Amino acid sequence: MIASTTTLVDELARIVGPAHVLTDRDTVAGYVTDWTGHWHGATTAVVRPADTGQVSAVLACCHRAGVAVVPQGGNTGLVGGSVPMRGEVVLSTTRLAVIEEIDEVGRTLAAGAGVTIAQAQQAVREYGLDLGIDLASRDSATLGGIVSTNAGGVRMIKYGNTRSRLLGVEAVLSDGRVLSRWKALTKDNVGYDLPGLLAGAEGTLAVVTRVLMRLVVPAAHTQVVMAGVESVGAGLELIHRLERAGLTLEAAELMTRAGIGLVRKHRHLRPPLDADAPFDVLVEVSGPTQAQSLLLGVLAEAEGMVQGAVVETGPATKLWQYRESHTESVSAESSTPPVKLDIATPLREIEPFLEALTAGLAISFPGVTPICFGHIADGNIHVNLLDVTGDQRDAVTDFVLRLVTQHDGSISAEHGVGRAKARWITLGRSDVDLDLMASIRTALDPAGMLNPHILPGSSDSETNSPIELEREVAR
Ligand code: 2HG
Ligand code: ZN
Repeated sequence: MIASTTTLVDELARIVGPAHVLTDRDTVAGYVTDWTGHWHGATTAVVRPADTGQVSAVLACCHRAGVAVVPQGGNTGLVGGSVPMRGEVVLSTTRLAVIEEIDEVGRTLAAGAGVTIAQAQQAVREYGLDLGIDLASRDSATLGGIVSTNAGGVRMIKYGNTRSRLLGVEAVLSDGRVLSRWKALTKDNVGYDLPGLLAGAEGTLAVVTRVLMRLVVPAAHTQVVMAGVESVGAGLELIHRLERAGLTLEAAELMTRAGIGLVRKHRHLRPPLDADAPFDVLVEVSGPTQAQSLLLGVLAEAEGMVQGAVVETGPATKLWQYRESHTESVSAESSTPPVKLDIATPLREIEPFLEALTAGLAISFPGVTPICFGHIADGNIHVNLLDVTGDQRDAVTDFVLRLVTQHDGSISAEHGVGRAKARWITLGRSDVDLDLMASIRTALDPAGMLNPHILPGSSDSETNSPIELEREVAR
């Protein structure tokens, strides 16, 4: 047992070098606050190991000292899952940034957990391959982070979520033992799928240090259409027609008039379309060389259903910026950190859910502005609520997540549970389910050292509300 915080910091400095143990208040500020600006905490130290051996030694040291650890990648998560709350050590994976190998034949990428998505994409594109995962936070989000949150992103409709792209991992357990499942095989059915288990575990089971990803061959001819539609139903119908015409769906996104308005204001952009429809869908399709003529044919036949459309040949950065600028525009506009509720419903329920949401908010939370957007073909809507006062956060979250449940949905589609939704986890999982998750956690981390306070089996996620936790930190 290490006697004091000073001794622990000294021990950690001996492992990673003094330059990589940060304790100064200003230097650690970016590590103890989440991207949305809502979740703040405190840390004993931020430690930045350079390789798996150092991660193992750091975890073993903290384990002996009885100090909990919060793993952190790019800290771009939106549910407060990667910031410490009560002095936990932050283990930053950003120095695990080596791209080790790209196997052109086997189509795999082996890389450190701290490599950013943009770096990984750029590296594999030099081989004519792609990661198959893309998200707006690509410049900061890391491979370890997207594995730990099982990120979805805009390519999920075609290539699946991060778990489905993961072939292997190297990860360190809380006591310092190293798990290595590292076979570049798409078929390997020997026992439990431990990499799949670590994907989406939000850093509660182990610290991912290296990842082995399955790559894709990108589509050669892509076209992007932005179309104004009267309803979500019309947007879904347009997507079905594009697929029935023989086009492959690469991405399908939903935006609203209000969301586009915010993006235009903050990015100083012109209206994407002449018509001002209640919803805009952005659909990327691919096909043989005649993809554009197939697309135009569908649009011509959809006249009446589509209120104006504009087409851009892929990568179509001009059209994509209207969608990708939503997150930052929402944050810039809201007078308080936005309440971000990433949810999913069955496709047929999106429209009734959005109607009930708008009506319910107008009655019970008249000062709150909803901006909804997301991955329409996955049924995944990002409900962003602006101008929510501190005392309204819990009530409005409760209202939205219960509504989601009434519409047969999920309270977390792709961002995870983190701290933001810990109190509502029973809306998404049964008692037996939660018991099993807690048992798994106990099996991998019996002392509860990794990312405490989130997910079942943690010391206090079921009893303390996020707001109570915050108050405790402030005391
Ligand atoms: C996206 O799809 C991200 O752009 C962020 O998942 C969503 O800001 C959000 O709510
Ligand atoms: Zn998303």
